[in-house]
Amino acid sequence: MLSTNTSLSNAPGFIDKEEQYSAHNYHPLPVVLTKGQGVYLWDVDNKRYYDFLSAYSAVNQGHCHPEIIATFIEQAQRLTLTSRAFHNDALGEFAEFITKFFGYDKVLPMNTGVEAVETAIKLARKWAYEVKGIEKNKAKIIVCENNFHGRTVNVISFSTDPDATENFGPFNPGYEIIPFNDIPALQKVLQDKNVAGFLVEPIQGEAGVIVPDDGYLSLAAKMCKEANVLFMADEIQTGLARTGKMLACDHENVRPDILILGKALSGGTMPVSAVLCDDEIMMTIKPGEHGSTYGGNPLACKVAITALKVLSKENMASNATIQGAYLREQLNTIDHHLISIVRGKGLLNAIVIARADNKDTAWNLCLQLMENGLLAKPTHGDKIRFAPPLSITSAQMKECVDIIRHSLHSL
Ligand code: IF1
Repeated sequence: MLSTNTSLSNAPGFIDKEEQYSAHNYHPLPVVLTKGQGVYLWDVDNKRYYDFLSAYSAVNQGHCHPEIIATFIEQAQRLTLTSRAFHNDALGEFAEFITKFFGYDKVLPMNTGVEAVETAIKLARKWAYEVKGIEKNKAKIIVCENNFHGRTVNVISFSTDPDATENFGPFNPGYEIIPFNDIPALQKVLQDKNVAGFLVEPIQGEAGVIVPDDGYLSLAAKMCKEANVLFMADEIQTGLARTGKMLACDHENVRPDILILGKALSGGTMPVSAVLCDDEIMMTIKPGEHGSTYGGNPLACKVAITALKVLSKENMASNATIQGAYLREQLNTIDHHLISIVRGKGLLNAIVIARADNKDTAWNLCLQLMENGLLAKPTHGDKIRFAPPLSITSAQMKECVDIIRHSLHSL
């Protein structure tokens, strides 16, 4: 394991304090960040890095985007939270903006991504019992192997990742797990009349950026429609221009029945998530049947409007397409025994490190990248996600490819 020379660094003090007083529920790279702007991050020794993780796609607009921060400051000095016991002058504006932006009747605003996933599951079940007519408490949601939809006990009830589930049981019933990117498997479970919805990531992020075959999403959506089953797209990581379209579903002109958003919906300033669907589904939830303290707060509403406007105004989806294609093309020309696969769409990419090497190879490569000024993190051992902010320029991407090439060759 490469050790980083932290003897002259200010980092150890910060890391020690975290070790001492904060839960050990992560294994971060040995870097302590103190400032972010656009595609750049600076550590406590004032060393600059390219951010190739984008906080797991929560800062698609780049760190501390000036327009998003300006909105945040202005609203933060005016009104941050009213609860939904009273109206405020931001929720209606946000609801109109986001429903017209994505083309749905209504939005249900929440905070974290997993809260939006839980909300989508509750909406699908309500619709199943009160509209589709499924027998009470018999509704099933279909999910895919290697899914990642969040970390509540209900959501990990349908996880296939031992790290996410070990010793967190007992788990909730009501879920059927099928292989991702497998049309016959979906066809088979859709025969079950108790199926309410199919919850799927258009590209599986945590599993290592698994891109399904062309046509999978559109055929799956068509089959769900024919079976009167809701197509529920978790676009928390793939959405908001990350894959080269505003939504990953747009690559196949799929309109999900339930659209789930989070992460970059706030441009990385605060937790903002949302569930969008049409009235037949949304109006099954009546006053007092669902909510959250911060859901739809004025600060989140104003920030989210600006965060969405920035994505459009700065053509971030088309930049993601251009820069992502260049990155994958360049990575494929790096003839190195360690890179076994390069895959992705737009600026959601990953390389798979050949298993031939020891299991620390991906981690050591990330340490080397860090030494050379680029921050990335392994996922599930042998995959490294490459997902910079969507504002990255051609010159910056070229420099990053050089850093990746140099780091691989110096391993
Ligand atoms: C961690 C992973 C990514 C998500 C999708 C829902 C959620 C997420 C597709 C829940 C969240 C985050 C969670 C964070 C790391 C990161 C992650 F590695 F965990 F799986 F991005 F791939 N649906 N993903 O990706 O949203 O409640 O976190 O706001 O838990 O370590 P959240």
